[in-house]
Amino acid sequence: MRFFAATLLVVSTLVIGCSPDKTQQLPNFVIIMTDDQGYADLSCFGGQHVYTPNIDRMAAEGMKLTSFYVAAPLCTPSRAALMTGSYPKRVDMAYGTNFVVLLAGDGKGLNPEEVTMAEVLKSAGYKTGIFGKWHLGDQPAFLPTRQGFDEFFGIPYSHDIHPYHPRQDHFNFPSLPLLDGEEVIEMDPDADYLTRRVTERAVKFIEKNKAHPFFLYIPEPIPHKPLHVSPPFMESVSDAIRDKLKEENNSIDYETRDKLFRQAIDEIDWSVGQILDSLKKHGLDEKTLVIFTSDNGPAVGRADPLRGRKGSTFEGGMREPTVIRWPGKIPSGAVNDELMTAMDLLPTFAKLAGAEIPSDRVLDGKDIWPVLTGKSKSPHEVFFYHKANELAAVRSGKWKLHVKDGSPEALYDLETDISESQNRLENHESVTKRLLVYIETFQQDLAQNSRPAGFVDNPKPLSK
Ligand SMILES: [Ca+2]
Repeated sequence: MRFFAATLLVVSTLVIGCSPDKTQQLPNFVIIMTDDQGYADLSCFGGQHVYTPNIDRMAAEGMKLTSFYVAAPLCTPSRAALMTGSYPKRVDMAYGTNFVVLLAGDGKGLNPEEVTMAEVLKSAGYKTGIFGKWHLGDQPAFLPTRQGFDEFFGIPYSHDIHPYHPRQDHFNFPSLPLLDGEEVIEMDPDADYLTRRVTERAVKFIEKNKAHPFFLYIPEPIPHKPLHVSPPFMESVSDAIRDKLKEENNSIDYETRDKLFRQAIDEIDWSVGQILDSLKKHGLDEKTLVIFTSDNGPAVGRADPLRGRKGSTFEGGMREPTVIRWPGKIPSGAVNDELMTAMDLLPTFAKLAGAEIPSDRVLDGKDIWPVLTGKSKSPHEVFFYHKANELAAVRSGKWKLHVKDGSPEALYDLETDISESQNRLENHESVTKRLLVYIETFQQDLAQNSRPAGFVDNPKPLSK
């Protein structure tokens, strides 16, 4: 009866339009996406080397997603897929011009014609903010403010793309810019404070927009190398080591690096706590979906029991420690092992916001709301793993096939062998054949339904 009454209220609001602002009813969306955090780098995912009480609490109040994938094992393509709901290769963002990811002053970027998650939600009346690392193009035409975000504070690409890079003799990277909107406000900001500053801006954004539906995207630049943590987290690190930290953390001993990694995760967890506290303080808990995940597997951290790390199409490179929370809507204390992907967030959020998604192009993401509410199995019959432009593996159900130049290389049963340790290629010809057909069909689809990246002439690194 209560459900019936609530339905009537919603219907009458929509029909009569009596609400002063119907957007008041819409949920908020918060995506916290860290950089290079592994499957085991949360306590609630079994990590003994880290301590993440806030994220664990989020899991206790929400749901752990144990088969949540990003579409690529590296920053740029993974983020392109999140923003567009499409495989990186479909939007020509599987690699940068001169490197596997975009570098400073790259003439390539996510095509301004792409309709991003921010643009989709903005069209439904949302306020939109991104605080952290973008990495989808640093030229003015490619900045997040041109892709649907009202506010941007952060860095255009990874913070190791700077003159202290250990291979600077090869790369010759310019100084790292810090942006507010489209304006460069600092050069070579102290990276120790990145997490803290990004968090403070995100909290301000919530305060400012508490009475209005918002989409808040927090792509945390850490724990990508070199690891940086603000005081007091950094207190136990000596000055001599701090000097070395500007580089890749390669010249410090493992013990120090592991300690620093733990502190970096401590600060990430603090950051998540700040966001959750702010939502609670403003009474937004039950109006807000929050998802925590990472853009690809670990460089420093751990992915066990998964095989592979950042850059790999083994599970450890692309299956991410993911927690989703929306009190009253998503079951609490639940674990969901259905296959879901970062590409699914765009169509799912669009549906929840009543927003239109583009119908003139192919999107690969699917609405996973029925899966998150426990009403349905994964909508993905198949999922593809790419390394740059190369299709390297395919998963359907429990089976995962790795291929090299289109030929089968190894077959794993992820249900009994999550670590991909026992090649089952022998005696499984029909499974292998079925998976190869998926690949062939997908390649044909991509050949017909891909879209170009954006390109600008005479690109220049950003400077103040
Ligand atoms: Ca990354």
